[in-house]
Amino acid sequence: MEAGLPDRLHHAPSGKPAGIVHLGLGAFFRAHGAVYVAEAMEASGGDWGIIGVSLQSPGTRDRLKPQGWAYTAVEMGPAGESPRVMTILRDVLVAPEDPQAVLDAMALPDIRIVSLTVTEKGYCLEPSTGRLNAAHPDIVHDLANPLPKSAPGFLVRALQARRDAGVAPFTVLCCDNLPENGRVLRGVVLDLARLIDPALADWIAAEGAFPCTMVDRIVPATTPADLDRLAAATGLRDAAPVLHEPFRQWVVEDDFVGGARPDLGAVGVQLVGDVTPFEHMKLRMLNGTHSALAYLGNLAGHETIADVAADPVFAAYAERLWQSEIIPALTPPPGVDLGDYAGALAARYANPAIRHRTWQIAMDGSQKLPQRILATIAESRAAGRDVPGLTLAVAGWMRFASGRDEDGAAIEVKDPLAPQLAALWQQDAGATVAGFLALTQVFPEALRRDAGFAGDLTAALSGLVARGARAMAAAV
Ligand code: CS2
Repeated sequence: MEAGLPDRLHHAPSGKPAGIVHLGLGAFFRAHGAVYVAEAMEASGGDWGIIGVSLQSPGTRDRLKPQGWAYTAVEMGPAGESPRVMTILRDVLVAPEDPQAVLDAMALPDIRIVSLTVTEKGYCLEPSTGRLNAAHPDIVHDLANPLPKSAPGFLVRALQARRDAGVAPFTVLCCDNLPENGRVLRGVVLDLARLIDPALADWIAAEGAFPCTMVDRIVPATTPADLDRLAAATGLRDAAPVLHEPFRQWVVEDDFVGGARPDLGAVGVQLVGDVTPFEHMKLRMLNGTHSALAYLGNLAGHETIADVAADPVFAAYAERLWQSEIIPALTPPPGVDLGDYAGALAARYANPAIRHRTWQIAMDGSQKLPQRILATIAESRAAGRDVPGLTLAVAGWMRFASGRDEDGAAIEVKDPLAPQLAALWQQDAGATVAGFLALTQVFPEALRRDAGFAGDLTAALSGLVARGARAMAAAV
């Protein structure tokens, strides 16, 4: 143990060392990255135990602590479920309760990777440009205060502590659904570091590593009914299980500080030189249609993606999005057939054991649409290709964000821009579209200036109001 560094986290309560701090200990990471890391340790050893950090609330920590940080990951296949006990977590910290403890953990020399799943909005960036939003309240706070609130703030202050202690930086492993996620996060961290200490920014730029990754596994939120069902099936009451589909994929740019990482290649992680084509494929084909089906399916009264996929109108709509609008705008990753990829997605969506609520996916649309849908629309229009199905999806988001469904009932809209979006809704579809297109943080400039797009979007929105989502999905 180096002098000056705390030792209280070196050995977690389990007595086993940790090599990774993970920011954003949600269900997705516990069902994806944590499983791969545990398998890599089983296959090839190494001290890669994980200290989880919740950046917002103590709920996960409080549920996991009495279980000694162990939890069940349950694979939900169409033919049945298979539980597996995960013991890779060494400790769980809650940042708002004790931000210094989080920084201390991140500064430990044994920690060689800090991974993140903090959702799109957790990076405090402008979704349309991918640059740091220096006016974000958490960033304003973190510039004025050495104990941070934001994920970029924790990364910068922990890297500062390591530099001051003469310790090499950790690899920053972004595992969120952002295009070029490592490069974007590097830009955000460097922008923030430069505002705090330009020499720190230079050190991070020279010594740090921010590999890009593509992550994929469908992991719906666990419900109280799931807890009861699992307890009845296994005889053990787990307060914090995660439920996931059988499929998983992780494509990682092999760029780690000093080459230090778990043996991910031994457990099926694809270690590649360029993740970008995989990211574009996944964000636009999976997440793009997920969002499209979530908005339109929710408006049409479908509760889950499996329900939407079982509705022939929406199954055909998704197929048209893939074949006629999304695939023509993509470069396939090496060795991948995009038609096969689309077929596999349709089968994954149809898995009846996965109850992934359309409402859950519809959350945070202002942060998701740019990379999932708007990028394809902008590129296609620039190339002279019509994209009516994706345009309808954008109109579906606008209608959803109004906070009223097709029967006039209230929708709970969760989005950092929710109040602003609801206020944009007007009787006149053209006026509503004009208001939305003025959102510089959401729409890329090319679409804001595209009168043809405004016209198509207005027609789609009028159609949604007059005929409903299902009829419109059938018609495009
Ligand atoms: C979903 C994703 O909630 C959402 O927005 O589209 O969480 C999706 O399930 C994952 O990216 C699948 O890998």
